Amino acid sequence: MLTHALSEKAAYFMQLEDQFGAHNYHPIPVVLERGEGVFLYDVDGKRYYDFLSGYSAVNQGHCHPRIIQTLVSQAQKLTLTSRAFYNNLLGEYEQFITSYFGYDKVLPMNTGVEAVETALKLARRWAYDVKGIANEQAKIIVCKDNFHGRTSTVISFSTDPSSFKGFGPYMPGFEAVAYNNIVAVEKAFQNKNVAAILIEPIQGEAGVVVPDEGYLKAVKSLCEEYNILFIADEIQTGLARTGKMLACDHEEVRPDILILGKALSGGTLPISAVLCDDEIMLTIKPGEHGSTYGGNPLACAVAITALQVIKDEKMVENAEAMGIVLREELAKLDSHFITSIRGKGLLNAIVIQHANQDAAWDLCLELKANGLLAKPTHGDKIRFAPPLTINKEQILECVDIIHRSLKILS
Ligand code: IF1
Repeated sequence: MLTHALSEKAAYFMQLEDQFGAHNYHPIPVVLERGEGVFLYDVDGKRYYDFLSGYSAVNQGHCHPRIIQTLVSQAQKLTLTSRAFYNNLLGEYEQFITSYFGYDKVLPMNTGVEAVETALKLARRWAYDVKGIANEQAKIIVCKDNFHGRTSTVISFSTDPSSFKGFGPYMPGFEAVAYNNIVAVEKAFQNKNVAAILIEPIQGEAGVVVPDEGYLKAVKSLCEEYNILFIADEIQTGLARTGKMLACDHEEVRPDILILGKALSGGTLPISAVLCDDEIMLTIKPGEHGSTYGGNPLACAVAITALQVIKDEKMVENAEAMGIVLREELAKLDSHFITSIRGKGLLNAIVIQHANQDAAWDLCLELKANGLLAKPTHGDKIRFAPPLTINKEQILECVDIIHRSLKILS
């Protein structure tokens, strides 16, 4: 077996989490205490390449100096006012992010799933107030194998039992269609009560499933034909991760409602946002939606810098270029245990095929031993998503680590 010895120190911290924390995760056995750029360091000082990037929240790299500088200096000045009052950063942030993405307005929230909930509420309200759907009848189309978060509404339309099983009763008003199937979308759109379709431009949790070229564009054009809103969940795919600012940019699709999260703070705070034009956003009136922390001055300051850094450091271009290098070099390994190498930019996954069901997990333990952190999903897939600041030399070193680690599978 592949039990790489753990230090007493690491074992201590793991035992604490096990004893006092809920058992809702099954982490790789490594205890981290420091991050810098593409690297993480464990409590024993060992250095690792981070190939998860906090599930794409750390696109800008760990503890990015400019983001941390903004975080610290704003934290010393003002952190939270609530939305009962104005503050001197919210308006400037709203102006900044709406012009950055080209929308009339933004609604700031905190976690990703809260922004998804906000988008769903906006779509329903738009359906009643603008489209003219009868009250309580609005329907939202989602895709099979989706992942949009963990609230009771959002798991109601999950098709993954580990997300929804045992948490009913479920929220009505959703219908799941096959992903990457335009015929299924058009069929679902025949119902005149359809308000919106919620889509991940690349399905992350499903194992980095990239739809065929033209799918997103075709869905968007059906949306226009049937007067249905296109809601893009770019929480994981957005902010340069896939080699474009938004994954929808690969097909020149402009979502009617755009949802962002994760890297909007560069991994420092939960910051999310919903962007859309006035026709949709202004259907929600004062007192009808909000959150204590949404739009707080600390978050506003951090998000401006986090977005600025992406442009200043050309992370879109680097993600695109390094993604190509990564996939090409992985293909050269020519391992018969790797049955698929897929992804866009630096959102990638490999699929492991092996007689041993735990092969992907075992490989991740070996990668860890060799200085690279990644996590399997759905048993046989491993996501490779380093921070977008990674350079070519580092990519080559990582592929060499992967190459050496694969040897344990034979
Ligand atoms: C967990 C995956 C990533 C997301 C998309 C909304 C949210 C997420 C497309 C909700 C969150 C996370 C949450 C994390 C695991 C993770 C994940 F493995 F499940 F698929 F990133 F790859 N839309 N994704 O990917 O955002 O409320 O968490 O801020 O353990 O739940 P959140």
